[in-house]
Amino acid sequence: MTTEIDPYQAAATAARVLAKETGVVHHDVLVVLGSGWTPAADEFGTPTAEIIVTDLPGFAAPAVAGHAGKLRSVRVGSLNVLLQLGRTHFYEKNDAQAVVHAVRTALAAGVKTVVLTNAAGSLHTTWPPGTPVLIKDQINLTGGTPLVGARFVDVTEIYSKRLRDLAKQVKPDLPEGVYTAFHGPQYETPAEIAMVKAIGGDLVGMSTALEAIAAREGNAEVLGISLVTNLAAGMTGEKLNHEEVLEAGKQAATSMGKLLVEVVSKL
Ligand code: 8IG
Repeated sequence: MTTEIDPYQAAATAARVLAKETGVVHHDVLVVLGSGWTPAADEFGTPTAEIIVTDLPGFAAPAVAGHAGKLRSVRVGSLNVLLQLGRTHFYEKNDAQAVVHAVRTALAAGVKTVVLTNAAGSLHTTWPPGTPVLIKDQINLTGGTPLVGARFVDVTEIYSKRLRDLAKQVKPDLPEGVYTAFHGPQYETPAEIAMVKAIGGDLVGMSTALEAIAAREGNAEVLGISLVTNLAAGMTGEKLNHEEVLEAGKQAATSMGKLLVEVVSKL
């Protein structure tokens, strides 16, 4: 016998508390930003409410003490937008349900559009650090899925063509690539990057893929944008340096925020 609570019910419960805590009964859009992307969130303007995710039921304790994720509710035009600052990664607890709890909570709160952002490694020297890339498809090499049981979700167009076209109205030169998700937390070996190249991947990362699957299960439209913060392992002759990766993200967070606000304004 299992005492585990149903993850969809847990999300519905969290959504009720979200509505109460934010005073916003229904949200329309979820924008997931990595931790350290506060400057991007700030571009959306003053939130009507901000809460710490651990104030909602079912959210994982932060990986780094004192760095719990936040949710901001902000109005963009006529839309109620939920900004998620910080996410749970699969490598933290090997728990795909925990990874997608925020997305499922947002779906239960009414969200029909999910914007997933991440920092990623690039397989193209023509996409150096600082380059935003639209995610056109994904290869899930995490070994995980948030779906349990016979849930045969169609993921033929996991990242919405309509939303990619909309993003390109804002920024016509945005390149498009295939996001390849690894479990992490180790970066790839050069042989793994050679494999990614061979199977058609353009970007490598440790997030987003499971969240996109959960969003599609809930029939939301998904937009994915990667910010390149490093060239993939073995491409530069240098080792990957986590601090340099973080710094590249920090540099570009504000311009990513401006891009996201413009795209969300067109929804
Ligand atoms: I930022 O090069 C960032 N995240 N797997 N590989 C993987 N994840 C990443 C990388 C990378 N850079």
